[in-house]
Amino acid sequence: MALELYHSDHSTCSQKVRICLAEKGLDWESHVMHFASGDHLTAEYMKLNPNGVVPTLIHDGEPVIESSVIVEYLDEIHPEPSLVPADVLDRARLRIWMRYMEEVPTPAVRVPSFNKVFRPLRYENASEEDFQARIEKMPLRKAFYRRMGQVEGFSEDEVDNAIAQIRQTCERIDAGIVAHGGPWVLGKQYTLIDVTLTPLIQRMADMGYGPIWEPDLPEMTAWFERIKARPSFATAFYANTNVSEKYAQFFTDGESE
Ligand SMILES: N[C@@H](CCC(=O)N[C@@H](CS)C(=O)NCC(=O)O)C(=O)O
Repeated sequence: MALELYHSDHSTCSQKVRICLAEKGLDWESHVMHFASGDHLTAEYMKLNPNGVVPTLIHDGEPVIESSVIVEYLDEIHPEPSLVPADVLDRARLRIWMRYMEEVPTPAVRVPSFNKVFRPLRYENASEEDFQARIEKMPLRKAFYRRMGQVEGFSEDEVDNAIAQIRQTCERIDAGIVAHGGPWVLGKQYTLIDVTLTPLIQRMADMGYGPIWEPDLPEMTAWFERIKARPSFATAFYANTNVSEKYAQFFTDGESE
C-alpha cells in the first residue's frame, strides 16, 4: 500500500499519526509542511485538507484527514498489531477516551504552546495586517487566534483552565491504569489512546510542565516512562520534533509559563 503523510515535525497531531505508523511498522512518504510559510493554507493543500491543518494521510491517492480518524483508519487497513481492543465494551471505553482526548487535553495543550512558542515565533514580529490576513485564511481557527491576540497571548484565566484540564487528563490516566490493572491506559493492551495521548503529554513535559503529574501521580508517571521506552517514540520524535529543541530561543530560562 502507498502511504504519504503531510505533517509537521513538531505538531502534536502529526506526532499522533507518526507514532501509529511506527507501531504498525508501516513505510510512508513524508511531506513536511512549514506553518511559517503557510504551506497548510495554500489552495492546493486545502484540496486535500479543507480544514487547513496537518496531518493529512494519503492512501493510494485518497486523502484521509483528522488525526484520530487517521489512526483508526490505519488500524483498519493494517490490523496487526491491533491497537483497538477486541472486546466490545473495551472498544466503547476506547472511543470514550478518544472523544475526551479530542475535546479536553488536545485543545488545552495549544494554550501554553501558543503562549510560550508559537505566538512569539510566528506573529510577534508580523504586521497587524499580516496577522489579520493569516487569520482570514484559516477555515477553522479564526476564533482561537482572535482569542489569543497577536500581542497579548491567552489570558491567565485561560492558561489556568488549560493546566487544570491537563491535570484532569493526567488524573484520569493514573486512575485508568489502576482500574484496568495497567500497564497501559485501558489495561494489558497498548491502544490508540496510549498513542494519541503521548504527544500531548510529551509537549507538556518538553515545556517544563512535568510537575503537573510527577509529584503525586505515580502510575501516570511510570506509564509515561514506559511510553518513552517504546521504539515508536524514538521513531516519531526524531531530531527537532520537540519545541524546546527546535525553538530553543524560548527556553533560555528553563522555566515554564
Ligand atoms: N482535529 C485536527 C486538528 C489538527 C491541527 O490542529 N493541526 C495543527 C497542528 S497540531 C495545525 O495544523 N495548525 C495550523 C495552525 O495553527 O495554523 C486533527 O486532529 O487532525
